Amino acid sequence: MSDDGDDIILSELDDAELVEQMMDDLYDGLKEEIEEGVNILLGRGWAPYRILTEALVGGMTIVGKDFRDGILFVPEVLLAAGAMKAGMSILKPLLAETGAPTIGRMVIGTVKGDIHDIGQNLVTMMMEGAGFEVKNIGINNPVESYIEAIHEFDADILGMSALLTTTMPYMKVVIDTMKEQGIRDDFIVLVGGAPLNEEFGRAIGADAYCRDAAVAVETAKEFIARKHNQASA
Ligand code: B1M
Repeated sequence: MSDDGDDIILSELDDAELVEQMMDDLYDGLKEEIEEGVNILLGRGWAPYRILTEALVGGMTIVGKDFRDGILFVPEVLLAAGAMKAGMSILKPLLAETGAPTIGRMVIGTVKGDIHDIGQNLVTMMMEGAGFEVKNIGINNPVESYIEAIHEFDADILGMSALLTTTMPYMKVVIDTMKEQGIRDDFIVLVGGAPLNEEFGRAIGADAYCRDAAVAVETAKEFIARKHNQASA
């Protein structure tokens, strides 16, 4: 995006300039600069979640638009994703540091055919920060992996992520298989990913669609509270 990055000293920029520069650096896949920017903002007292949403997710949104419009291609987007992940890994322990007691257990993974994992990693971080124990089973998950994981991990919640219109229908395959096995109602099923919406969530039989990681946390808390209320009624 910018070609004058060499001369810029990140620590000399004010907050707004720094965030803008980090978006440029994310676009250019500059991992070390992103790490430095994250550390500077932390040093200036920014909350980890604010850095995540304003600088990193904000930067990735610009990447997404240019990817869609054919201005960026897979290799560049992979570099941007690597820079984003580097920034996220600095924030991860800080988001998980709230000391909240465990309030529920979740398995999360991206569906078969889909290798996008940044969003579900972010959801994992936020859920852990809110006091959930999360088993993240990664990308490209067939129905068998989900079902094995929810049993093994004794999960309350199954979270599924899909970023492609071609892979999102697979969520229904997982839910239908759970129905066939008579276990659908034993788990709260939450779904998310950029191409989904509430209507889709309802149509496939999920309990809820979560627009972003913060909504995922709120929704999970709500459903866990309902589950406990039902159990004690
Ligand atoms: Co891909 N890609 N990509 N890609 N990629 C998209 C999704 C796309 C929209 C880009 C575009 O055209 N604008 C487009 C999909 C079009 C469509 O289906 N309609 C697309 C395409 C076409 C492709 C390929 C087919 C490209 C190709 O090969 N020709 C290919 C497919 C590979 C595959 O999966 N089989 C591909 C590949 C890749 C990369 C490997 C290069 C890379 C992924 C790297 C990685 O993840 N490790 C990549 C990336 C980075 C993107 C974009 C640019 C960014 C995605 C992202 O990380 N966003 C994306 C464009 C976009 O989405 N704007 C794009 C940031 C992240 C924080 O947001 O993932 O939405 P998101 O997660 C949010 C919410 O959605 C929600 O919370 C998260 C945090 O707030 N959420 C959940 C997500 N999952 C949840 C689960 C929950 C709850 C909430 O469970 C409870």
